[in-house]
Amino acid sequence: MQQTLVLLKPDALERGLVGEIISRLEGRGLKIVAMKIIWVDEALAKRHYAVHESKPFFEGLVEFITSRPIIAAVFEGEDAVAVVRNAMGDTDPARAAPGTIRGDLAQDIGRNLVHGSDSEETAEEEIKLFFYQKEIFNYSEEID
Ligand code: IDP
Ligand code: MG
Repeated sequence: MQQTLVLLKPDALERGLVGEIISRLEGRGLKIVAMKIIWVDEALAKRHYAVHESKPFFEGLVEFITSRPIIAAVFEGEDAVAVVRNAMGDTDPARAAPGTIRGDLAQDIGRNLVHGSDSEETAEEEIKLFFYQKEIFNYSEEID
């Protein structure tokens, strides 16, 4: 079992696509184990996107993700990281395949609706940035 961080970016909420995106991820067999709506501050945005610090789009990215509320979630399942990445499609919606969230629903690389961790290691770090352990539901402990 793997866990991965999913962010529904401000454009997902603005465009009323939250249900559709969650539904697509659940449809791939993933379970929601944590979810909340939050307004990301600049410090969190910069930590989350630290790997892109030197990129020309960094400032705009931080500005966008902090502009309005987002939904942060942890999805769990077998190969959850890869399953989410495949469901999301390419970073650039113009290159994202039909059938993917970005390929079907997004038009702009800077407004691509969703974030998903890109490796198991990144997922662990990113989940810790957004959630306390006690906020993440543990099915195996609670249900037998
Ligand atoms: P990912 O979200 O598919 O993992 P990353 O390369 O990690 O893509 O980039 C993080 C986010 O930064 C992207 O989702 C996108 O919103 C934004 N981004 C990436 N490349 C560009 C670009 O060339 N122009 C504008 N925004 C970009
Ligand atoms: Mg990324």
